Amino acid sequence: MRTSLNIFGSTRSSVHRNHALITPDTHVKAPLVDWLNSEAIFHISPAMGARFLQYTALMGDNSRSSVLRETVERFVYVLEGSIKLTSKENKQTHALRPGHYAFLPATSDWIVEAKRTAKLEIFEKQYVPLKGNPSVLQAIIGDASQVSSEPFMGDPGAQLKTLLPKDAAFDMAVNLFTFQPGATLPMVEIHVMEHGLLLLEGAGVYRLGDSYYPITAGDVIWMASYCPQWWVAMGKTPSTYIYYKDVHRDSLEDWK
Ligand code: UGY
Ligand code: MN
Repeated sequence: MRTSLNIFGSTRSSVHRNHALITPDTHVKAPLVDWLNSEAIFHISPAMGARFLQYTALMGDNSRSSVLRETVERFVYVLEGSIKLTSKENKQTHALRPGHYAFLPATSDWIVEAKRTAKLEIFEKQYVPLKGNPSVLQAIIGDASQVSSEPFMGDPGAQLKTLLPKDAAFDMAVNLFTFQPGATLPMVEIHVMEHGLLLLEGAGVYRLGDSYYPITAGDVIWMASYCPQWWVAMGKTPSTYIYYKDVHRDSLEDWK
């Protein structure tokens, strides 16, 4: 018997033209084509107007990821379990645990394997090479706990960790943002870059467009280009979110 039956059909999930809040009660699993023994919850996709994919990959026992399609780059953040990253081309293998991450560039042969169940948050986009300066990106593999943070716009209560190099060859950024209870984004931001976000811990209220949403760990948010955004962390413990942002492609050519 289902004990969590929601007889009134209510949810905090809310999907709009320029933003979406996706809460865990509304998740529906989908098969991961080309992966072995794995399923996904596709949170954010071009089907809703986004220019990237954000999904939670649920890897089963003895599972394996797909190899990247030529033009697609992938960022992997380990939420639960242990995975092995392998590239035959690079003759490298890495063991990753929760809090570890990897950026896998387009046209690379990196694959992820798991012996036991593992849960990954994944961001993917079509790589847009820098006009006039096409360079081949290398994989970036790291441990978020070893990355130092900076106060955001001078506020020590809002600490930002930048997980990828601030190099214009990269067209995506993924950051970890930790807020002490009561800390806020210092302004309502409106910008051309879009975001995909997963709240890893804590709670608070996100302003998206003209609406204010209560947010708790496990919630995903999509913010389209120009979606007004603001956040206040609440409760007794710090809040941390991981978020994606498209960066460094501002010429009209890049928008074709
Ligand atoms: O990088 C950012 O634009 C960030 N400050 N936005 C956000 O946290 N919603
Ligand atoms: Mn922003």
